[in-house]
Amino acid sequence: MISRRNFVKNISLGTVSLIVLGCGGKSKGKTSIGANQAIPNTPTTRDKLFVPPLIDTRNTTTDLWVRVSEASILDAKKTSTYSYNTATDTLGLLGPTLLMERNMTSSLNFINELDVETTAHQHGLHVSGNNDGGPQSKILPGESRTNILEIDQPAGTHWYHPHPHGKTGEQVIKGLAGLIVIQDPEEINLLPNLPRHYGINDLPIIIQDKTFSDDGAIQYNTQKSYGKRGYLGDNILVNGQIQPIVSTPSGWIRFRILNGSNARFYERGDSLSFSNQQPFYVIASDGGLLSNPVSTTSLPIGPGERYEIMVNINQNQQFDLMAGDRIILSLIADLSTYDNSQSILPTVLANVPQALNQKNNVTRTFELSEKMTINGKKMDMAVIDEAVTIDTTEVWYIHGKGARHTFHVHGCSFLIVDRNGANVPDWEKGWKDTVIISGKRPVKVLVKFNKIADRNSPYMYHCHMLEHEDMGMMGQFIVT
Ligand SMILES: [Cu+2]
Repeated sequence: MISRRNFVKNISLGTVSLIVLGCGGKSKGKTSIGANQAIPNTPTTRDKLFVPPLIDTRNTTTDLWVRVSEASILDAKKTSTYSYNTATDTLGLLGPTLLMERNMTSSLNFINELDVETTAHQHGLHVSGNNDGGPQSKILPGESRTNILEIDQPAGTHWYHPHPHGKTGEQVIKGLAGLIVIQDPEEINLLPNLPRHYGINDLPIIIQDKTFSDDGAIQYNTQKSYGKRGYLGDNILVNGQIQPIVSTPSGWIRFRILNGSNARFYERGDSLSFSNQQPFYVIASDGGLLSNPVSTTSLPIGPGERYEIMVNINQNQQFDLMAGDRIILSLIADLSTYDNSQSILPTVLANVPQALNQKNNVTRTFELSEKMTINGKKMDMAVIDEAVTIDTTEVWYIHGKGARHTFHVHGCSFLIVDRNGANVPDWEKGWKDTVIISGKRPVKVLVKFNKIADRNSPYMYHCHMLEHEDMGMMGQFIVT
């Protein structure tokens, strides 16, 4: 069962001596600490990885209270936060993991106990505009709103977070984010031996970076322009903790990785890897399983993207999950009470269509500019920028003007055809809803919508670097 202990220091210093602390780090590439930033906090004791409680939301209504909370992230200091809470679980940070199932309905009732307006968006879910929780779907202080989610898409890892226009970065950095796991009985039937024991061999990994003031507060300046790089925190946290440790069984372990950072890319020299350079396998992209596992030793992930990976760990083996040369999580296979011998890495995963070149489709082009515009326009809540016909496949070209961005589209999953005419890595050949845009190189995607979004509740396309989004790098579209 799930741990309800939140952010409790329960690894003693004595235990830490068993863990390879600070060793084994690679020294390739530069560190990503900006020139103006302080040295990251280093914990004196290591927290056991916090696993957000798993809540079954299938065919029921689940209340989620959005509240001011408090977490113990730093040694001997409290940090004021926001969190999503259930009737039984009060969290210091983040929100519970919400279990959903294909062909079932999850109703999420968000109750806003903050003194500011919020919204609740389910990133990656194919739901109609009026249940999508975009900036138009305001939840004022003291009010609530229910999103009715009829799940009609493959098994996959998604997430929920606020989306109030101009305020998303601030609310996410304070702690509002949680995972959504969609399961599909057909997929379980076909792949019975994929690791699926939540918190044991199937681990939620939410990666976010934060800077703390001396008093432990999360530093975020709403008046400041963070410029083209966006907010870059000094510390890279996993599930709201600095360098936690997780005990796993030996064998195959699955990670559901979300880059929930406001603007930090774990890419190029900062990509995700393991400290021993062990190969691992990417099994799923944003929208579900890939056709086959993709072996790699290093994986880039941009803000808003998700990947599921599997790694094999031997009894009592220990190594670290790295972001570039920084340890973000330590693993040790000393959990002997769970028999993980049934878990395997399948050779074939899912039936993902190939992104074949389309002809005679409606084509749209999106240019993301450092002036915080898309196609020369800033987000205007009163303007519908594009109108799409339901159930038709369109070709979208997305490019920047030099800087990096991630482009996210609501209400759909898309397939990447190419990046600047060139093939993309195999882990990008699955269903996606967020894609890294590198400089001027256009990414060509095939996109299709099968839910309605009308003028009162349009979908968004936007940069998922939250400071870019908040400054206007977003547009609205309807699907009719
Ligand atoms: Cu951007």
